[in-house]
Amino acid sequence: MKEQRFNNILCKALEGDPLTRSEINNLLATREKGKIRRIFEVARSLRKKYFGTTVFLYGFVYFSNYCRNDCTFCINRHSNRLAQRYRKEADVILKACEYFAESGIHCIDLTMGEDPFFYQSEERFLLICEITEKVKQELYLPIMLSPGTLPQAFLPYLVEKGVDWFACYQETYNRALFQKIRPNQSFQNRLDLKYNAKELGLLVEEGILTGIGESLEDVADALAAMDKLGAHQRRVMRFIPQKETPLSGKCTSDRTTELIIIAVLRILFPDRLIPASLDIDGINGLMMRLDAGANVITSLIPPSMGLTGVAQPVLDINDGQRSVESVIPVLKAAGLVPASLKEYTRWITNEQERMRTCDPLGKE
Ligand code: SAM
Ligand code: MD0
Ligand code: SF4
Repeated sequence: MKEQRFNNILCKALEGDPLTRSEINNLLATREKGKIRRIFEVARSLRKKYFGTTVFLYGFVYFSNYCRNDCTFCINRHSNRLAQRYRKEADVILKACEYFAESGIHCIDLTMGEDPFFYQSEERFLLICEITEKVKQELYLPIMLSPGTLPQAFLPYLVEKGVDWFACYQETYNRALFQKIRPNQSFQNRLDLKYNAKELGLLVEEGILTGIGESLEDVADALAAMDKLGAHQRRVMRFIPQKETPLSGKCTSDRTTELIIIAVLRILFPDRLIPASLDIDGINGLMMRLDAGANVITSLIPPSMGLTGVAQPVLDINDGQRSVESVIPVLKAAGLVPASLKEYTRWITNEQERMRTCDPLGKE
Protein backbone atom coordinates (compact mmCIF):
# COMPACT_ATOMS: atom_id res chain seq x y z
CA MET A 1 0.00 0.00 0.00
CA LYS A 2 1.26 3.47 -0.84
CA GLU A 3 2.75 5.34 2.11
CA GLN A 4 0.48 8.32 1.62
CA ARG A 5 -2.68 6.23 1.53
CA PHE A 6 -1.59 4.41 4.67
CA ASN A 7 -0.88 7.70 6.45
CA ASN A 8 -4.26 9.01 5.40
CA ILE A 9 -6.04 6.01 6.89
CA LEU A 10 -4.24 6.41 10.20
CA CYS A 11 -4.97 10.15 10.29
CA LYS A 12 -8.66 9.47 9.67
CA ALA A 13 -8.60 6.86 12.44
CA LEU A 14 -7.03 9.31 14.88
CA GLU A 15 -9.57 11.97 13.99
CA GLY A 16 -12.42 9.53 14.52
CA ASP A 17 -13.52 9.72 10.87
CA PRO A 18 -15.28 6.53 9.72
CA LEU A 19 -13.09 4.28 7.55
CA THR A 20 -14.30 2.81 4.29
CA ARG A 21 -14.44 -0.95 3.77
CA SER A 22 -11.38 -0.80 1.54
CA GLU A 23 -9.46 1.18 4.18
CA ILE A 24 -10.41 -1.39 6.81
CA ASN A 25 -9.27 -4.17 4.49
CA ASN A 26 -5.99 -2.36 3.98
CA LEU A 27 -5.34 -2.19 7.70
CA LEU A 28 -6.25 -5.87 8.15
CA ALA A 29 -3.92 -6.86 5.32
CA THR A 30 -0.91 -4.94 6.64
CA ARG A 31 2.10 -7.19 7.20
CA GLU A 32 5.04 -4.76 7.14
CA LYS A 33 6.46 -4.56 10.65
CA GLY A 34 6.93 -0.78 10.72
CA LYS A 35 3.37 -0.21 9.55
CA ILE A 36 1.95 -2.69 12.03
CA ARG A 37 3.76 -0.81 14.78
CA ARG A 38 2.11 2.42 13.64
CA ILE A 39 -1.34 0.82 13.60
CA PHE A 40 -0.77 -0.30 17.19
CA GLU A 41 0.34 3.22 18.19
CA VAL A 42 -2.90 4.66 16.83
CA ALA A 43 -4.89 1.96 18.62
CA ARG A 44 -3.14 2.80 21.91
CA SER A 45 -3.70 6.49 21.56
CA LEU A 46 -7.41 5.91 20.92
CA ARG A 47 -7.57 3.66 23.99
CA LYS A 48 -5.95 6.45 25.98
CA LYS A 49 -8.45 8.99 24.67
CA TYR A 50 -11.44 6.92 25.82
CA PHE A 51 -10.12 4.99 28.82
CA GLY A 52 -7.03 6.87 30.00
CA THR A 53 -4.57 4.42 31.52
CA THR A 54 -7.14 2.13 33.10
CA VAL A 55 -7.80 -1.50 32.26
CA PHE A 56 -10.62 -3.80 33.43
CA LEU A 57 -10.01 -7.28 34.87
CA TYR A 58 -12.35 -10.27 34.41
CA GLY A 59 -12.24 -13.46 36.45
CA PHE A 60 -13.19 -16.63 34.60
CA VAL A 61 -15.10 -19.52 36.18
CA TYR A 62 -15.66 -22.37 33.74
CA PHE A 63 -18.00 -24.19 36.09
CA SER A 64 -19.08 -27.02 33.79
CA ASN A 65 -17.29 -28.25 30.71
CA TYR A 66 -19.81 -30.93 29.77
CA CYS A 67 -21.28 -30.11 26.39
CA ARG A 68 -23.90 -31.46 24.02
CA ASN A 69 -22.31 -29.73 21.01
CA ASP A 70 -19.53 -30.84 18.75
CA CYS A 71 -17.75 -27.63 17.78
CA THR A 72 -14.77 -28.73 15.71
CA PHE A 73 -12.37 -26.28 17.38
CA CYS A 74 -13.20 -26.98 21.02
CA ILE A 75 -11.52 -29.36 23.44
CA ASN A 76 -14.81 -29.87 25.27
CA ARG A 77 -16.80 -30.96 22.21
CA HIS A 78 -19.16 -33.79 23.04
CA SER A 79 -17.21 -36.45 21.14
CA ASN A 80 -13.85 -35.70 22.69
CA ARG A 81 -13.19 -38.63 24.99
CA LEU A 82 -9.93 -37.08 26.12
CA ALA A 83 -11.65 -34.06 27.67
CA GLN A 84 -11.45 -34.08 31.45
CA ARG A 85 -14.99 -33.22 32.42
CA TYR A 86 -16.22 -31.64 35.61
CA ARG A 87 -19.30 -29.86 36.91
CA LYS A 88 -18.54 -27.73 39.95
CA GLU A 89 -20.89 -27.50 42.92
CA ALA A 90 -22.29 -24.13 43.97
CA ASP A 91 -19.92 -23.84 46.97
CA VAL A 92 -16.82 -24.21 44.75
CA ILE A 93 -18.15 -21.62 42.32
CA LEU A 94 -18.84 -19.20 45.18
CA LYS A 95 -15.37 -19.81 46.60
CA ALA A 96 -13.79 -18.96 43.26
CA CYS A 97 -15.90 -15.78 43.10
CA GLU A 98 -14.82 -14.81 46.63
CA TYR A 99 -11.21 -15.29 45.61
CA PHE A 100 -11.82 -12.90 42.70
CA ALA A 101 -13.60 -10.34 44.87
CA GLU A 102 -10.64 -10.29 47.25
CA SER A 103 -8.09 -10.00 44.48
CA GLY A 104 -9.70 -6.90 42.97
CA ILE A 105 -11.41 -8.19 39.86
CA HIS A 106 -14.11 -6.05 38.16
CA CYS A 107 -16.37 -8.68 36.64
CA ILE A 108 -16.86 -12.45 36.91
CA ASP A 109 -17.46 -14.47 33.77
CA LEU A 110 -19.42 -17.62 34.64
CA THR A 111 -19.07 -19.95 31.68
CA MET A 112 -20.34 -23.41 30.80
CA GLY A 113 -20.52 -25.88 27.96
CA GLU A 114 -24.07 -26.62 26.84
CA ASP A 115 -24.23 -29.08 29.70
CA PRO A 116 -27.27 -31.41 29.32
CA PHE A 117 -27.64 -31.38 33.12
CA PHE A 118 -28.47 -27.65 33.16
CA TYR A 119 -30.18 -27.63 29.78
CA GLN A 120 -32.59 -30.42 30.76
CA SER A 121 -35.25 -28.21 32.35
CA GLU A 122 -36.07 -24.72 33.49
CA GLU A 123 -35.59 -25.78 37.14
CA ARG A 124 -32.08 -27.00 36.39
CA PHE A 125 -31.20 -23.81 34.52
CA LEU A 126 -32.53 -21.77 37.41
CA LEU A 127 -29.86 -23.40 39.61
CA ILE A 128 -27.33 -21.34 37.70
CA CYS A 129 -29.41 -18.19 38.12
CA GLU A 130 -29.50 -18.80 41.87
CA ILE A 131 -25.72 -18.87 41.94
CA THR A 132 -25.43 -15.66 39.96
CA GLU A 133 -27.97 -14.04 42.27
CA LYS A 134 -25.97 -15.10 45.31
CA VAL A 135 -22.72 -13.80 43.87
CA LYS A 136 -24.39 -10.44 43.19
CA GLN A 137 -25.94 -10.24 46.64
CA GLU A 138 -22.84 -11.26 48.56
CA LEU A 139 -20.00 -9.84 46.51
CA TYR A 140 -21.60 -6.89 44.66
CA LEU A 141 -19.62 -7.75 41.55
CA PRO A 142 -20.88 -7.41 37.99
CA ILE A 143 -21.52 -10.76 36.30
CA MET A 144 -21.14 -12.06 32.80
CA LEU A 145 -22.85 -15.31 31.91
CA SER A 146 -21.58 -17.41 28.98
CA PRO A 147 -24.14 -20.21 28.90
CA GLY A 148 -24.15 -21.07 25.18
CA THR A 149 -27.41 -21.07 23.26
CA LEU A 150 -29.91 -21.38 26.07
CA PRO A 151 -33.62 -21.33 25.12
CA GLN A 152 -34.65 -17.76 24.24
CA ALA A 153 -37.37 -17.98 26.89
CA PHE A 154 -34.71 -18.21 29.63
CA LEU A 155 -33.13 -14.85 28.85
CA PRO A 156 -35.49 -12.87 31.14
CA TYR A 157 -34.27 -14.94 34.13
CA LEU A 158 -30.81 -13.54 33.58
CA VAL A 159 -32.16 -10.01 33.85
CA GLU A 160 -34.28 -10.93 36.86
CA LYS A 161 -31.31 -12.42 38.70
CA GLY A 162 -29.05 -9.43 38.09
CA VAL A 163 -26.76 -10.82 35.38
CA ASP A 164 -25.13 -7.88 33.60
CA TRP A 165 -23.56 -9.47 30.52
CA PHE A 166 -24.59 -12.14 28.03
CA ALA A 167 -21.54 -13.49 26.17
CA CYS A 168 -21.99 -15.72 23.15
CA TYR A 169 -19.58 -15.63 20.25
CA GLN A 170 -20.60 -16.11 16.66
CA GLU A 171 -16.94 -17.04 15.82
CA THR A 172 -17.53 -16.07 12.17
CA TYR A 173 -20.22 -14.35 10.12
CA ASN A 174 -19.48 -16.58 7.13
CA ARG A 175 -22.49 -18.90 7.42
CA ALA A 176 -20.87 -21.78 5.51
CA LEU A 177 -17.80 -21.63 7.75
CA PHE A 178 -20.02 -21.36 10.85
CA GLN A 179 -21.80 -24.54 9.80
CA LYS A 180 -18.45 -26.31 9.49
CA ILE A 181 -17.11 -25.30 12.88
CA ARG A 182 -20.41 -25.41 14.78
CA PRO A 183 -22.09 -28.40 13.08
CA ASN A 184 -25.82 -28.90 13.72
CA GLN A 185 -26.11 -25.47 15.35
CA SER A 186 -28.19 -22.59 14.08
CA PHE A 187 -26.32 -19.47 13.00
CA GLN A 188 -29.51 -17.44 13.18
CA ASN A 189 -30.55 -18.64 16.62
CA ARG A 190 -27.11 -17.84 18.04
CA LEU A 191 -27.31 -14.36 16.57
CA ASP A 192 -30.94 -13.74 17.55
CA LEU A 193 -30.11 -14.56 21.16
CA LYS A 194 -27.72 -11.62 21.27
CA TYR A 195 -30.20 -9.20 19.74
CA ASN A 196 -32.86 -10.40 22.17
CA ALA A 197 -30.49 -10.18 25.14
CA LYS A 198 -29.72 -6.59 24.21
CA GLU A 199 -33.39 -5.78 23.86
CA LEU A 200 -33.91 -7.02 27.41
CA GLY A 201 -31.21 -4.67 28.62
CA LEU A 202 -28.30 -7.10 28.93
CA LEU A 203 -24.84 -6.00 27.87
CA VAL A 204 -23.57 -8.22 25.09
CA GLU A 205 -20.18 -9.60 24.17
CA GLU A 206 -19.52 -10.75 20.62
CA GLY A 207 -16.40 -12.52 19.40
CA ILE A 208 -14.66 -14.08 16.44
CA LEU A 209 -11.99 -16.72 16.02
CA THR A 210 -9.04 -16.28 13.73
CA GLY A 211 -7.09 -19.16 12.18
CA ILE A 212 -10.14 -21.29 11.38
CA GLY A 213 -10.00 -20.84 7.63
CA GLU A 214 -11.61 -17.41 7.45
CA SER A 215 -10.74 -14.88 4.75
CA LEU A 216 -9.88 -11.23 5.25
CA GLU A 217 -13.31 -10.34 3.84
CA ASP A 218 -14.89 -12.63 6.44
CA VAL A 219 -13.11 -10.68 9.18
CA ALA A 220 -14.24 -7.35 7.74
CA ASP A 221 -17.82 -8.70 7.49
CA ALA A 222 -17.67 -9.80 11.13
CA LEU A 223 -16.45 -6.38 12.28
CA ALA A 224 -19.37 -4.74 10.48
CA ALA A 225 -21.81 -7.25 11.97
CA MET A 226 -20.49 -6.69 15.51
CA ASP A 227 -21.12 -3.01 15.03
CA LYS A 228 -24.61 -3.56 13.67
CA LEU A 229 -25.36 -5.67 16.74
CA GLY A 230 -23.96 -2.91 18.93
CA ALA A 231 -21.99 -5.35 21.07
CA HIS A 232 -20.53 -3.68 24.15
CA GLN A 233 -17.50 -5.92 24.29
CA ARG A 234 -15.91 -7.19 21.07
CA ARG A 235 -13.23 -9.82 20.93
CA VAL A 236 -11.01 -11.86 18.69
CA MET A 237 -9.20 -15.01 19.77
CA ARG A 238 -6.59 -16.96 17.86
CA PHE A 239 -7.64 -20.57 17.41
CA ILE A 240 -5.49 -22.94 19.46
CA PRO A 241 -5.59 -26.46 17.97
CA GLN A 242 -6.72 -29.14 20.40
CA LYS A 243 -5.58 -32.78 20.36
CA GLU A 244 -7.97 -35.36 18.95
CA THR A 245 -10.34 -32.76 17.53
CA PRO A 246 -11.21 -32.34 13.83
CA LEU A 247 -9.21 -29.14 13.50
CA SER A 248 -6.07 -30.35 15.24
CA GLY A 249 -3.22 -29.90 12.77
CA LYS A 250 -5.51 -28.52 10.06
CA CYS A 251 -5.67 -24.84 10.76
CA THR A 252 -2.75 -22.55 11.10
CA SER A 253 -3.26 -19.46 13.14
CA ASP A 254 -0.75 -16.72 13.47
CA ARG A 255 -0.29 -14.25 16.25
CA THR A 256 0.09 -11.19 14.04
CA THR A 257 -3.36 -11.63 12.54
CA GLU A 258 -5.01 -11.69 15.96
CA LEU A 259 -3.06 -8.64 17.12
CA ILE A 260 -3.91 -6.64 14.00
CA ILE A 261 -7.59 -7.48 14.45
CA ILE A 262 -7.40 -6.30 18.09
CA ALA A 263 -5.91 -3.01 16.89
CA VAL A 264 -8.50 -2.62 14.12
CA LEU A 265 -11.27 -3.32 16.65
CA ARG A 266 -9.89 -0.48 18.77
CA ILE A 267 -9.59 1.84 15.76
CA LEU A 268 -13.11 1.15 14.53
CA PHE A 269 -14.75 0.99 17.96
CA PRO A 270 -12.54 3.15 20.20
CA ASP A 271 -14.97 3.35 23.13
CA ARG A 272 -15.91 -0.36 23.28
CA LEU A 273 -14.34 -2.97 25.56
CA ILE A 274 -11.78 -5.14 23.81
CA PRO A 275 -10.25 -8.13 25.59
CA ALA A 276 -6.69 -9.35 25.87
CA SER A 277 -7.39 -12.97 26.79
CA LEU A 278 -4.89 -14.89 28.91
CA ASP A 279 -6.44 -18.03 27.42
CA ILE A 280 -4.38 -17.94 24.22
CA ASP A 281 -0.72 -17.35 25.10
CA GLY A 282 -1.00 -17.09 28.88
CA ILE A 283 0.74 -14.30 30.76
CA ASN A 284 3.46 -14.04 28.08
CA GLY A 285 0.87 -12.97 25.55
CA LEU A 286 -0.52 -10.14 27.63
CA MET A 287 1.87 -7.33 26.75
CA MET A 288 1.46 -7.77 22.99
CA ARG A 289 -2.33 -7.62 23.28
CA LEU A 290 -2.19 -4.50 25.45
CA ASP A 291 0.21 -3.00 22.92
CA ALA A 292 -2.36 -3.65 20.22
CA GLY A 293 -4.97 -1.63 22.12
CA ALA A 294 -6.92 -4.09 24.31
CA ASN A 295 -8.41 -2.68 27.53
CA VAL A 296 -9.85 -5.72 29.33
CA ILE A 297 -7.84 -8.66 30.67
CA THR A 298 -9.94 -11.81 30.61
CA SER A 299 -9.51 -15.40 31.72
CA LEU A 300 -7.89 -14.76 35.06
CA ILE A 301 -8.33 -18.13 36.83
CA PRO A 302 -7.82 -19.08 40.50
CA PRO A 303 -5.01 -21.59 41.03
CA SER A 304 -5.52 -25.05 42.52
CA MET A 305 -9.31 -25.16 42.38
CA GLY A 306 -9.57 -27.59 39.49
CA LEU A 307 -10.91 -24.86 37.19
CA THR A 308 -9.70 -24.76 33.59
CA GLY A 309 -9.40 -22.39 30.67
CA VAL A 310 -10.88 -23.20 27.26
CA ALA A 311 -8.30 -22.68 24.50
CA GLN A 312 -5.53 -23.24 27.06
CA PRO A 313 -7.08 -25.47 29.70
CA VAL A 314 -4.11 -25.47 32.10
CA LEU A 315 -1.51 -22.94 30.91
CA ASP A 316 -0.30 -20.62 33.71
CA ILE A 317 -3.14 -21.54 36.09
CA ASN A 318 -1.75 -23.59 38.93
CA ASP A 319 1.43 -21.58 39.27
CA GLY A 320 -0.77 -18.54 39.88
CA GLN A 321 0.20 -16.66 36.74
CA ARG A 322 -3.36 -15.98 35.64
CA SER A 323 -3.83 -13.77 38.66
CA VAL A 324 -4.23 -10.07 39.37
CA GLU A 325 -0.87 -10.16 41.12
CA SER A 326 0.82 -11.42 37.96
CA VAL A 327 -0.84 -9.02 35.53
CA ILE A 328 -0.15 -5.85 37.52
CA PRO A 329 3.59 -5.68 36.68
CA VAL A 330 2.74 -6.19 32.99
CA LEU A 331 0.18 -3.39 33.16
CA LYS A 332 2.71 -1.19 34.88
CA ALA A 333 5.33 -1.85 32.21
CA ALA A 334 2.74 -0.83 29.62
CA GLY A 335 1.99 2.41 31.49
CA LEU A 336 -1.43 1.11 32.55
CA VAL A 337 -3.23 0.44 35.83
CA PRO A 338 -6.23 -1.61 36.91
CA ALA A 339 -9.38 0.54 37.02
CA SER A 340 -11.26 0.92 40.28
CA LEU A 341 -14.45 -1.11 40.64
CA LYS A 342 -16.30 2.20 40.66
CA GLU A 343 -14.90 3.14 37.26
CA TYR A 344 -15.99 -0.22 35.85
CA THR A 345 -19.49 -0.08 37.30
CA ARG A 346 -19.81 3.48 36.02
CA TRP A 347 -18.97 2.27 32.51
CA ILE A 348 -21.50 -0.54 32.55
CA THR A 349 -24.19 1.56 34.25
CA ASN A 350 -23.82 4.22 31.54
CA GLU A 351 -24.19 1.60 28.84
CA GLN A 352 -27.20 0.04 30.55
CA GLU A 353 -28.75 3.49 30.86
CA ARG A 354 -28.08 4.17 27.16
CA MET A 355 -29.88 0.97 26.24
CA ARG A 356 -32.88 2.00 28.30
CA THR A 357 -33.10 5.45 26.81
CA CYS A 358 -32.17 4.70 23.19
CA ASP A 359 -33.52 2.33 20.59
CA PRO A 360 -32.27 -0.99 21.99
CA LEU A 361 -31.71 -2.43 18.53
CA GLY A 362 -29.85 0.56 17.21
CA LYS A 363 -26.39 1.73 18.02
CA GLU A 364 -27.39 5.13 19.30
N1 SAM B 1 -20.11 -23.10 25.52
C1 SAM B 1 -20.39 -21.73 25.36
C2 SAM B 1 -20.36 -21.31 23.93
O1 SAM B 1 -19.82 -22.03 23.11
O2 SAM B 1 -20.85 -20.20 23.65
C3 SAM B 1 -19.52 -20.81 26.19
C4 SAM B 1 -18.08 -21.17 26.33
S1 SAM B 1 -17.12 -21.43 24.89
C5 SAM B 1 -16.11 -22.62 25.57
C6 SAM B 1 -16.25 -19.92 24.80
C7 SAM B 1 -15.47 -19.59 23.53
O3 SAM B 1 -14.15 -20.08 23.61
C8 SAM B 1 -15.96 -20.10 22.20
O4 SAM B 1 -17.07 -19.40 21.76
C9 SAM B 1 -14.73 -19.86 21.32
O5 SAM B 1 -14.74 -18.55 20.80
C10 SAM B 1 -13.57 -19.99 22.33
N2 SAM B 1 -12.78 -21.19 22.06
C11 SAM B 1 -13.13 -22.46 22.28
N3 SAM B 1 -12.14 -23.30 21.89
C12 SAM B 1 -11.14 -22.54 21.44
C13 SAM B 1 -9.85 -22.82 20.89
N4 SAM B 1 -9.42 -24.05 20.74
N5 SAM B 1 -9.06 -21.78 20.53
C14 SAM B 1 -9.49 -20.51 20.69
N6 SAM B 1 -10.71 -20.19 21.19
C15 SAM B 1 -11.52 -21.18 21.55
C1 MD0 C 1 -11.63 -15.90 27.96
N1 MD0 C 1 -11.42 -18.26 28.49
O1 MD0 C 1 -12.01 -14.81 28.36
C2 MD0 C 1 -12.31 -17.16 28.46
C3 MD0 C 1 -13.56 -17.49 27.66
C4 MD0 C 1 -16.01 -16.89 27.69
N2 MD0 C 1 -16.90 -15.80 27.91
C5 MD0 C 1 -14.61 -16.39 27.80
C6 MD0 C 1 -13.24 -17.79 26.17
O2 MD0 C 1 -10.71 -15.99 27.17
FE1 SF4 D 1 -19.54 -26.69 23.67
FE2 SF4 D 1 -18.99 -24.08 23.73
FE3 SF4 D 1 -17.07 -25.92 23.25
FE4 SF4 D 1 -18.91 -25.52 21.42
S1 SF4 D 1 -17.40 -23.98 22.15
S2 SF4 D 1 -18.20 -27.52 22.13
S3 SF4 D 1 -20.72 -25.07 22.66
S4 SF4 D 1 -18.20 -25.64 25.14
